[in-house]
Amino acid sequence: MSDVSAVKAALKSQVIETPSWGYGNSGTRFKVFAQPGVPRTPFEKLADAAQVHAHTGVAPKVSLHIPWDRVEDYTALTRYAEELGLRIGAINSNVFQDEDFKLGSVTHPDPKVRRKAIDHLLECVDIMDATGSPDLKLWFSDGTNYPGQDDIAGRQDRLAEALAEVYQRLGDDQRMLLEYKLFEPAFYTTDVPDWGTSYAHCLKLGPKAQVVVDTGHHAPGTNIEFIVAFLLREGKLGAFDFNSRFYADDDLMAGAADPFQLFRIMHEVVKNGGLRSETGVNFMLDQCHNIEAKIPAVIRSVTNVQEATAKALLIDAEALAAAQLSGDVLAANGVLMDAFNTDVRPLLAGVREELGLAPDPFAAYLASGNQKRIAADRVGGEQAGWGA
Ligand code: RM4
Ligand code: MN
Repeated sequence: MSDVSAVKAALKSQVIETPSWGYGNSGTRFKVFAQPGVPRTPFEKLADAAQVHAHTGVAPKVSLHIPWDRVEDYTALTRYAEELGLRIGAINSNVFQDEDFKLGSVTHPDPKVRRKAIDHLLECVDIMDATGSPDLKLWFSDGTNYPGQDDIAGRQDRLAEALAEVYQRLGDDQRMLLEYKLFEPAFYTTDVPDWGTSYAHCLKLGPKAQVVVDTGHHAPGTNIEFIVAFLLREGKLGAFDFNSRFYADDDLMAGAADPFQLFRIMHEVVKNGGLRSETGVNFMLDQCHNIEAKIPAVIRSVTNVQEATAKALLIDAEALAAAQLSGDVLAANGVLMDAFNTDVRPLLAGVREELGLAPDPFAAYLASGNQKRIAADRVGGEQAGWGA
C-alpha cells in the first residue's frame, strides 16, 4: 500500500484486545513477584486496560478469563467497561486449574469430569450473553504424560463430542475460537497440539468455529506465517494470541523477541485480507508481565503490533507481485526488506496525533502519574493473580 492516508486509516481501524490477566500478578512455577498497584478485582483490571486504550487509542477490548474474572454481576462489569470506553472481548475458559482435571477436562476418561468441564464451557457462553462478548476462547491443557496412559483416538472422540455440545449452544453472532499448543502441561501427547488438529475440529463443527494462533505455542522454527496464510485462505483464522517466546510458551511482550517474525505474520495478514474487519480476525495479546511493570508493558506490546502492521502495510504490493511473477527472487525479497527496514515510528506518531493522542503512548503513560496513583490507592485486599 503506497497511499499514506490509506495506511493510516488501516492503522486506526486495527483493534488490539488486551488480556485481563496481563494486569494481574504472574510468574513462573518458581516464584510470583507481586507488584505494587496491581488490581484486586476484575473492575480494577478494566481500569488498567482503559489506561492502555486511553494512550494508544486502539485497545478498546479486554479478554476475560473465567474463573479468574468471575463476578456476581456481569451487567455491572459490562456497564463499568462501557463507562471506561471499553468492551468485553473474548471469554477464556479455564479447565486447567481444578483438582478434577488432573487427567484432563473434556477428554477425561470419566464422563462425570467431562460433564463438569462442559458445564464450565457452557457457563462461559452464559457470560458471553451477559457481557456481549462475541468470542468463546478455548484452550485445553488436556493430554497425557506417558505412553499408554490413555487412548489417543478415544480422547479425540471425547473432545469432538464436547465441542459439538458447546457449539450448539452458541448464538448467531457468537464464535468458538479453538487454540492449540504443542506441549505443557502435558508432556507426551496433547489433545489439541497443533493448528491441523484445531482446524479439523473447527471444520467439522461449522462456520462459527475458528482457529486461534498463539504465537508462543509452536515448536522452535515453525513457520507461523505459513499457518496464518493457510488459515486465512480457508476462512478459519479467528484470532491471534500475540506474545513473544525465546524457548517455549514464554508469554513475553509481543514483538520483543522477534519483530521480524511479527512483521512476516502481519504481511500475511495484510496480504490475505486479515486486517479487514469483515474477516473477523481478533488481534489479542496473551501475555504475562512477571518482572516488568504491567500497564507500560502492555502499551509497548500494542505499539509493537502496530509497528509490525505499519511495516506490512508499507510493502509495495505491486512491485512484490511483479518480482514474484518474473521469478526475481532477490527483488521480491528486497521489497519485503525495504518495508521491514522502514522506521514507522513517525508514521504512527502522526496517526496518534490525528486521533488526538500523545505521539508516544509509552512516555505519556509514564508521565501521567497513574503508576504512582494505583500503587497508593490499591492497598489492602488481595491482588489478582493467576493462582498457579
Ligand atoms: C495458555 C493459553 C491460553 C491462556 C492460558 C493462560 O497457555 O495460551 O490462551 O489463556 O495459557
Ligand atoms: Mn493463548
